[in-house]
Amino acid sequence: MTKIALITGATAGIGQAIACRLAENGYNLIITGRREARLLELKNDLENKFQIKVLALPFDVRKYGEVVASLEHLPDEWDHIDVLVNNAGLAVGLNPIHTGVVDDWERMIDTNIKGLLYVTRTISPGMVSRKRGHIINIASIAGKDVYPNGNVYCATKHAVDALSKAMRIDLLPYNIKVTQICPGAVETEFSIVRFKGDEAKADQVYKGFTPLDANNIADAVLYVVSQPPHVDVQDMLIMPTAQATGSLFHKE
Ligand code: NDP
Ligand code: 8X3
Repeated sequence: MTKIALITGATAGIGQAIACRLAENGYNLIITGRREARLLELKNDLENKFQIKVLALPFDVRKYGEVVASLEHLPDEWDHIDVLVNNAGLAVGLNPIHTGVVDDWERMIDTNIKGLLYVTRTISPGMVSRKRGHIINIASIAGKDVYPNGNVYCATKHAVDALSKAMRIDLLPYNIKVTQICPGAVETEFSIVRFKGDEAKADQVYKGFTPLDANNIADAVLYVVSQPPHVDVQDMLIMPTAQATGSLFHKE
């Protein structure tokens, strides 16, 4: 039977690259994100290129009602999800804690922690009842390390690290794999979002070194989903060669 993967945040960056890589490898896809036009464009592209099926579901992961309404009662042909990629996420702002913007904090906490929980709470019961499934959480080096002014973003990704471990323990009796993939700097729309649309500032982040490309993370996802049933890659940290820690880069 053709496998189904659900990818949150497939309208850009890492999620979009994962969608393309899995489509290329024969998966049917459920793609989600808030920007519906981008989802529909991706659906058309992937269906035409790879002769697979794509279900595009626009919703905001921060809204539990929208998550449930979109995902709880999927049509029969879509309801046996094999792979859930919890990718939707963002950083907003880069301020020290004492000048942090509370609304930025709420957006990061609501998206990166609560959104991931809402989607997992909706999809995991089906995996439990089928005793089959693979949850892949896109965490970050920011979930293993803390860097100046990264405070709340780093805290949300540390939460993803804890939740990945917790999921692995709770889902252990049900044959469900849980993988966490932790990238260092990947050039996507991430920094444009972090700097609230200031593209010049975002460009500076990636100057002087070669950052990761979203396809490098998609390759890692393909690797982990291609392992045999008895192998779970639990945790992968993938950094640009020019990045040693969350904040230490070698820039030319
Ligand atoms: P992008 O900004 O390029 O993509 C983010 C994706 O998340 C978009 O598809 C966006 O869709 C979606 N998203 C954001 N907020 C919501 C929301 N409220 N509801 C639904 N979807 C949402 O960034 P990346 O691809 O770089 O980021 C993907 C993940 O990778 C994030 O979790 C990020 O923290 C993580 N990461 C990124 C790194 C990097 O350096 N780029 C490094 C390490 C981890 P839309 O706006 O259409 O809703
Ligand atoms: C995104 C990468 O280094 O900005 O998680 O935290 S970083």
